[in-house]
Amino acid sequence: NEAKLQEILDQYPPKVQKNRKKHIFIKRSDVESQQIEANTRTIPGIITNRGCAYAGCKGVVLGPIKDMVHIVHGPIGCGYYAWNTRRNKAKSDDPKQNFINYCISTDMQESDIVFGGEKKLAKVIDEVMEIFNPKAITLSATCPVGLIGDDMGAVAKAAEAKHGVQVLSFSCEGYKGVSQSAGHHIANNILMEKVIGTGEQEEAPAKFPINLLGEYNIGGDGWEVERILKEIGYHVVSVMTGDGSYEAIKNAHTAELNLVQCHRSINYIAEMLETKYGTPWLKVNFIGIEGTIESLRNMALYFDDKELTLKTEAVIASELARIEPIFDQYKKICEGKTAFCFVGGSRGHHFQNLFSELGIETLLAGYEFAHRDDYEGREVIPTIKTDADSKNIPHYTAEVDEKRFRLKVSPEKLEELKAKIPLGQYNGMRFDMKDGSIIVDDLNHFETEEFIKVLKPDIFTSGIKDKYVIQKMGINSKQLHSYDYSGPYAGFNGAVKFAEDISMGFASPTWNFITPPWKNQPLLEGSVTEEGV
Ligand code: CFM
Ligand code: HCA
Repeated sequence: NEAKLQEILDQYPPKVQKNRKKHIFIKRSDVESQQIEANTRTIPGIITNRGCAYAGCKGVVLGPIKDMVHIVHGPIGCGYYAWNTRRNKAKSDDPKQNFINYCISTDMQESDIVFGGEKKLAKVIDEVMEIFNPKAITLSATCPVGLIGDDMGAVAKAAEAKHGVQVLSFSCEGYKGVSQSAGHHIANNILMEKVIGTGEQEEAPAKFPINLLGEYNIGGDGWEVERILKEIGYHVVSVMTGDGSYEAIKNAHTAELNLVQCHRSINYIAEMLETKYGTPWLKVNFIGIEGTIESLRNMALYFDDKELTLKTEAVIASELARIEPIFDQYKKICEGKTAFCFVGGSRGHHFQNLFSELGIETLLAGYEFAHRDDYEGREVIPTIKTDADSKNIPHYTAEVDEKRFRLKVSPEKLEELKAKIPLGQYNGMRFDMKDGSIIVDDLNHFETEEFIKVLKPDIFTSGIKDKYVIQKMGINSKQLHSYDYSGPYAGFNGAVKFAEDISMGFASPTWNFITPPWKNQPLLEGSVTEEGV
């Protein structure tokens, strides 16, 4: 693979090659560490899959909170983009407090850019209060808002005084970061500062209270995980933010344990909850049968309750008995195949479990916007340099809540647990990958095509931007963001659904009608020189 990789890189002009080389490595377990460059700017002109800070803040973290109205301050394109394309599902007992199907924007025009958009924003808030009467509102800034200098914070403050509900302002202009990752951080900080812990409850109303962090209920994933957790006897205080509820998030401080599914988007809140309330977090992965089982067993170890442990095992046994015969049928279709898995900031890692359970080997994986810790493990965090781009994110540090801080387990017990389960720990993608497999950060269009030609995977899982390019190359392609209108893929039922969907992809006769470009087209050979660019 080393030589093949070099061949691909050799096609780049020297400067680009030098840069891209740092974002790619081949897994070797005989060396202790392998550093990757991540969370840095994409070279202008390169076709990346990344989104922007606004996408990460409004689209990812805030959008799924159903009982708040999310106003996008900006031109209509930015608002339209976030209109349910992410498939973050939500249902509510009170249909009047479920705004998930709406897309609300100030629809800024040229004149607003010239004369300022604050008045228009205030008017939209008034209209929203009149029409929807939500419990709270968020305002998200798009690029032009920051460029013209609208003071969204002042508008929010005035609106709070006028309407008596919380109006949160997020300066998540697209350019605030190198990707959506900055937007996650901005959203985490403000939710922590202004929402979490503002609920009245001192204690959870039931035993074994947990928060499920970094689960956005795409295609119903969160519902499947909740189904299992509730069957075992957990009390789910809040899910952040899938099928999310403002009221529930306010009381998130009452949990005894925080589960972290997507580390990238929510590790900030997880860490701050520990600092502020003394609640530890556990890295879980509810993608894949084994991942789900391991996560459930680790939770049982943490709570260390005989009945809970017995119930955990009973649920695992009954779920397995139900799904294994079906799963095994699909395994016959999948076994021996190979995959590329390039997704966002956590699924590029998480879905490798499920592939391997189906007998599929992951040859190449990566993230669009994850940080070094998501590749190399959290222990590298102290060595990560803060650059000018990350300094764009306003700093926020959580402090101990003197009234509510309570150690959930003794320090000795915590140490003992840490040796057995990933409490406050995440090993990253590299840890789980096979020697020889390729890890790529911010994979681009050119590399997508080149790696496909060289390694010819049977399936390539990624997103909408490259899906059709991949299919036209004759390769089964599956979106692991939106799940292509399907799902859930998490938990026990999700594993079966995923197996079914990708088996259908493999078994489809469509592929017989496609001739990949390298079979009937002369390939253009040659190299691009620095001068030629
Ligand atoms: Fe976390 Fe996500 Fe992901 Fe993400 Fe996303 Fe997403 Fe994703 Mo698309 S929060 S990092 S910013 S798991 S929207 S639900 S699918 S890229 S891998
Ligand atoms: C985003 C959202 C996205 C895009 C999906 C894709 C999502 O990045 O802003 O590229 O297919 O999951 O909807 O990641």
